[in-house]
Amino acid sequence: MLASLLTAGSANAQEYYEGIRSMDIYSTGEWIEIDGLANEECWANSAVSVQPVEVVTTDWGVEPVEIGAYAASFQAVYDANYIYYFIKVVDDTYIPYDKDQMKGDTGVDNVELMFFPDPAGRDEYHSSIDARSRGLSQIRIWPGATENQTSGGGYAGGRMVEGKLTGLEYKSVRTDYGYDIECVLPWSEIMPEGTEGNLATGKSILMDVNIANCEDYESNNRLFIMGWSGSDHNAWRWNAEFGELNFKGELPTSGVAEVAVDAEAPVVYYNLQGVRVANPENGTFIRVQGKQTTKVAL
Ligand SMILES: [Ca+2]
Ligand SMILES: [Ca+2]
Repeated sequence: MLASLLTAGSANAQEYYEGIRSMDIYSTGEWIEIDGLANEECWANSAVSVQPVEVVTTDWGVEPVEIGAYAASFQAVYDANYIYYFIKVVDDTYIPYDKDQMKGDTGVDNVELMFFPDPAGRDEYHSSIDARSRGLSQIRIWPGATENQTSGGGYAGGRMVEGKLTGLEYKSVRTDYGYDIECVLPWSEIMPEGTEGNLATGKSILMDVNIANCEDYESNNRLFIMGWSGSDHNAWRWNAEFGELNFKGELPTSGVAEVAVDAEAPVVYYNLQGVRVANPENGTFIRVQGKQTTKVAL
């Protein structure tokens, strides 16, 4: 009797957890310039996996919506003090942060990073325990924001002052497919005192990435939210479906990929605000040719 109960329980658990992700993350000593460009060796290292953000999140019982050509992915690395992300979003309705036009924090295209410091504190089976008071951090950032503006909740939210979080820095670049965001976050604003030990090699924390699409400023409406792990629309307050971020120590250097320079690829210039420029002159621009991105003064 007991054995069959256990078997049934584990089958349910397996089904419940099948959408939950797990990723290895490596540390790097490389200086990462937060300029929205994947111009660091770490982003080309094959050990730094590209994680798809591909699940349409829903409330329980609600059917997912059609997402069309929308797609997103991210990479992440860390060091003793920070975690770094490079996020790519395919979005043909670019609705960037714009204080004058936006009606709310979620009324424009946005990215949410969620953390929970201890895997043992996961709320299994949607017990509906709000994890924000127990160390969950929610940090929202936007393409087009130029002053590291943020909003959010939980532990990190409580440390935000006038829309800023100490040490949070990010930069977006508009691309022909949508936008990229490079971002750095200090562990000190994510990990409550006493939980830092979970950042050691061989340990894990819980994490999720949600990316939301808006198509106009007027409606103040997210059409859908894509998630990395699970399909829980309530990841901002529940950690039930967060994925595991497994700390692996130093990034293996053998994985560095050759950067192919495609001399035949067309050259496209962007200004530092990420806007495409047809005839760049008298300033600093971002030059993109094929997969190669460089900052140039013209
Ligand atoms: Ca960079
Ligand atoms: Ca959009």
